[in-house]
Amino acid sequence: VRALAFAAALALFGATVPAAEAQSRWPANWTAPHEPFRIAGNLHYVGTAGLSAFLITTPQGHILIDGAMPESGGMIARNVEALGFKPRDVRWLLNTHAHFDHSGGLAELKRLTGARLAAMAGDRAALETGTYPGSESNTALNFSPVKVDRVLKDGDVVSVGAVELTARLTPGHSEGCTSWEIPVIVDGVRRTALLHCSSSVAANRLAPEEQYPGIIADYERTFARLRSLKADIFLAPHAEQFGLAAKRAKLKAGGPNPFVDPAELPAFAARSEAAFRADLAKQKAAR
Ligand code: 4NZ
Ligand code: ZN
Repeated sequence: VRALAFAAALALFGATVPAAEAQSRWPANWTAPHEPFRIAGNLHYVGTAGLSAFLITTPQGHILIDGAMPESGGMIARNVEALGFKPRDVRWLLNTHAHFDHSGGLAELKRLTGARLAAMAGDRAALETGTYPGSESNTALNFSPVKVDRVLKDGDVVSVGAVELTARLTPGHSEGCTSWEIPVIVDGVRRTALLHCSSSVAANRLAPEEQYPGIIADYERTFARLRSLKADIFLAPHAEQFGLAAKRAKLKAGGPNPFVDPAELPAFAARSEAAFRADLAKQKAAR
C-alpha cells in the first residue's frame, strides 16, 4: 500500500516510477516529490524532497541548476511549470557536480527545456560518459550522458538578462565541483546565496592511492576557499544539508526570511572539514 501511494504520488507529478531495486537502495526522499516554492526574489526550489534543483528566473529566460536522479528530470520540469514558468524558457542548465544523484536528470531536462549545459572542465568527462569518477564500473552509479555545450573555468560568469551567476571551483568531492554564487533580492535587500557543491568524501578514494592525482590537495584548497567566501544564504545539493524542511515551514509562517543566515556557511564548512580529516585518517589507516 505504501509503495502504491508512493507510485501514485510520483505519477501525479509526472515522474517515472523508479525500479524497485533503486527504491530500496537510495533514500526514498531522493525521488519523492516536494512542492516547488519561491525561496526569495527570483530564486526558487524545484527539486525533489531530498535532492535540490534551483530555478533562477528573469524576464529574458531562466537558469536551472541540478537535475537530481536519472528519473527526476520530468518531475523538476513539472515543478517549473507549477510555479508558472515555462521549461522552454530555461536558457542555461548548470550543475553542482557530476554525480548521478545531482546530474542524473540533466539529459532529460535538456530535452524538455532545449537549454544548453554549462559545466566546469573537471566534470566534463563524467557528464559526457554518465559515470561516477573512480567507480566507472559500478553501473548503479551511471546516468544518461549529457553533452557539455560550454566548458567553464573558475570565476566564469553565466548570465541571462541582468542576472549573473559566478562559478567558484571547489574541487575534491568531484574534480569540477562547482559552487554557485547567486545574487538574490530578499525583502528589498541585495544578498548573495552560495550553492555549495559538496565537500564530503562519500565514495571517493583518498588513500592509499588518490582517486585522481591531487584530490587531497583539492579538498584542502576547497576548505581554505570556503573560509574566504561569504554567503547570506547557504544552499546545498541535499535538502538536509541546508535545513530545507525547517526553513520552508518558517517561511510559510511569515516573518524574516529564514534562508538568510550568514553563520551557516562557516559552520557547515567547519563540520565538513572535520569529517574530511576523519575520513582521510580512516582511509590512511586501512590496509
Ligand atoms: S553524494 C554515493 N553525491 O555525495 C556517492 O550524495 C556519493 C553520493 C551519494 C551516494 N554512493 O556511491 O552511493
Ligand atoms: Zn556527490
